[in-house]
Amino acid sequence: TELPRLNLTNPDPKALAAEILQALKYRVGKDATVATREDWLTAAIKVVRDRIVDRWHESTKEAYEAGAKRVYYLSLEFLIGRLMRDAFSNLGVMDAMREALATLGVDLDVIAALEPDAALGNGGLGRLAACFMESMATVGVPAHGYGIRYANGMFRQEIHDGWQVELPETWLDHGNPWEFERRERSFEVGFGGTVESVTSKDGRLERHVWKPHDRLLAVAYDTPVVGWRGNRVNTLRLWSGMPIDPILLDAFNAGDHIGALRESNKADALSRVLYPADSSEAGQELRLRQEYFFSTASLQDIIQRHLSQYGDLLTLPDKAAIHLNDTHPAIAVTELMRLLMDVHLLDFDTAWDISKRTFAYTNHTLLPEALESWAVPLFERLLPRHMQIIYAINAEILLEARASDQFNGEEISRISLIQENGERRVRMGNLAFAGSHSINGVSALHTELMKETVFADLHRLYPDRINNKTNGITPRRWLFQSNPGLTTLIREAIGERFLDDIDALTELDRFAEDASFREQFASVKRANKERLAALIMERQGIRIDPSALFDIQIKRIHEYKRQLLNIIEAVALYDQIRSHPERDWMPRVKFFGGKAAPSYHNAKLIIKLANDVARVINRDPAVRGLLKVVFVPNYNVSTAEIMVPAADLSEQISTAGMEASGTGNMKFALNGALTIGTLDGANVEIKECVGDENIFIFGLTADEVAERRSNGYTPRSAIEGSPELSQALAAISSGVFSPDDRNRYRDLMDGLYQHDWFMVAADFDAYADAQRQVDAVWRDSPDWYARAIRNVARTGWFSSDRTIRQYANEIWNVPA
Ligand code: DL6
Repeated sequence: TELPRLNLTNPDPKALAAEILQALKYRVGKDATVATREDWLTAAIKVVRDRIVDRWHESTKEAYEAGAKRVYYLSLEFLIGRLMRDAFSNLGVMDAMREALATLGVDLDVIAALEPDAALGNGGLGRLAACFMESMATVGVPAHGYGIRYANGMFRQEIHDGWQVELPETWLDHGNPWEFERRERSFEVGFGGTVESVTSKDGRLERHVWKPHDRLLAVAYDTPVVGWRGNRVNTLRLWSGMPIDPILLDAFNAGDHIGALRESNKADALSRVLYPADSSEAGQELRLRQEYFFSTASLQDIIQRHLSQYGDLLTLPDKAAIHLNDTHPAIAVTELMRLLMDVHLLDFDTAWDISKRTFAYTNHTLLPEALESWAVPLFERLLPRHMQIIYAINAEILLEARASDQFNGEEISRISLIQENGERRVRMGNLAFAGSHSINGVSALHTELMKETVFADLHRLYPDRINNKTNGITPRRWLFQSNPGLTTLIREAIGERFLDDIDALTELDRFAEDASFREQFASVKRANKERLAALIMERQGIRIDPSALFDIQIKRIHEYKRQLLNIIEAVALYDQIRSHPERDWMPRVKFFGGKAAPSYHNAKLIIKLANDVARVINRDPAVRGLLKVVFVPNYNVSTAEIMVPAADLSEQISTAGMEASGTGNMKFALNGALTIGTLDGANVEIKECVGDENIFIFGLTADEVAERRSNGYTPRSAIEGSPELSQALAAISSGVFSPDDRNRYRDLMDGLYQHDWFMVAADFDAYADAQRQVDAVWRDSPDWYARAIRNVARTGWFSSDRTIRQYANEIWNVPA
């Protein structure tokens, strides 16, 4: 019998419970008496997913009928985390589902914790893509996200004897109840081979035909992405590799059983694993193959959709905005050119015009080692036709540069798509720039630095292209779901409007002066800290006092993010506490969490140092619990959802000029943590929003860092001028924290004396002073919470809804 359709705005828990039982029986194939908790999770998700599908189809139909322009967001990473709470909460069915499950004897929180994190990303870039997907659905932009369905996403980090150990993470073990496999939506992907020229009878070149050597299929898997209040549902389409012939029967019959699976293994390798390096050169062939694999599949899909609706590719830029999330999909510029010219027979000029009007590109880093480039011989071997197209595009832009008469030879060579000094390489940043009508940075400072550094010459050639779009975060996940206590408190104070219009949070500002509100705010924070303390106790057996100041640095481990500065300060503080036990020290817990790229030696050593320092400090009775250091293993999105709401102090201490934006900084501020940070990335704009007195800013500016680097900087004198720093470095270097291997940190410390590229020594005293100011404000607790409340009230601007509206209006030209 057909079940009554559920009313989404006010669902009946009884009807939901009946649906869950039906789903358990007919879709999971289990009876309630034998169902595992994973089975209940799957059944609950399927019930809600059915409702989402209704909205999904409506959204798709509406966009189709309106002839709306669609946004295609190409990203090698989508760091989604868990989806269940997102979907339930955005649809407004959380309470009803909780009640329905309870009547079946199932605790929603228990099954929610079993959902694996979809960790298809490394860090900020991938998490931004996930926030953008949710915001696009929320503000009503018809959009598709395109990426790779990695079977193994970000590795699972274990800490063995203080060292990071990487283990495969298997998020698909119990299947993925959210996705729809679309075997019928598969596209052929080629690699290698030759390019043939087809000429007409009179000898004119008509077209090029690429005859790839290897061929495989990209198969689509779709996940619906629900916007706030279920307003719109968009599609995240992830590609998985599949062989054209699953088994080579000739080889099999000849007894070569392994060789018979060759094609299958090759296809599998493409979508098997996410590269775990976020900011370092990933020069391996498989990476380029992955980039091309998902770019071509996405473009073929986009073209097919466009042709079936409009019948002609000349209108592509009016109906499709294709966004390149960093250079990882930059190969799409040449692939679109190839498809337009070789398959759809447009001439170069027309194809180039269409491409530039269709593509836009976001740059996420200025770190030279993260700017992608590929050796010409490798590129030529894998993508011979694309190499030809790159030369043709290069000729075009170099002609334009020369014709403009503004550039000398050196500058022209920097504009070129091919790096000529040393090994010849294809510069993917320059390709993405040349092929896009818009190039954006992710914070005001980063965008200015882009104009002055990596893209200085291209910016002079095309001065209208670079623009800024400061990053944002979705308040649904990073406030409403992760911090229900604070959300309820805000609701009681200022009403419901902020739930739909985050700018209304500013109404909370006046509550900073309200003593009783401050107390309630403090007790919400306290409860969040107790939740984190319980988690640490359960996972690591470390007891933490929730009344201590929770000082948190969670992000990828990288020298420029300067976890080392924070650890050295902890060592200096430790020394001070022991030398001056009579002082009125404020109890503090320093939390660290983050993964290091497996091949990044110093980052892994910094993790070991944090653990070594933690072991010594936490065991020393002289510290009397005034300082604790905790390294939280396997930091991921779900752990962030517990740590961020529990923070009192947010550490955003990168070397100025090096963090493009940061988004963790926004999450913490929105949850009422005060920031200690440098004038880097979006910290600059956070400071402008929250006001100077509500943030602890220290250290060199980006200009000062650049000036020191170019005019010679002697870290040794900075170290020798700071007794606290010298002592801390000497202690680490001499093996106080590594008695089992006294020389373990000698090179790391020597690096600070010798070059200190990241200005740890230069900023140390300013940082330590800022930390003592933190202590002083923390001591005056009403004042602390007043500042914390102002942070919440003033950071609604960092909603990714705002960011997406700016992209929509200023780059994509779609209504939002
Ligand atoms: O834009 C998102 C995020 C920024 O917030 C971080 O500051 C930045 O480091 C990060 N960039 C990367 C670099 N990857 N590449 N290429 O993850 O982007």
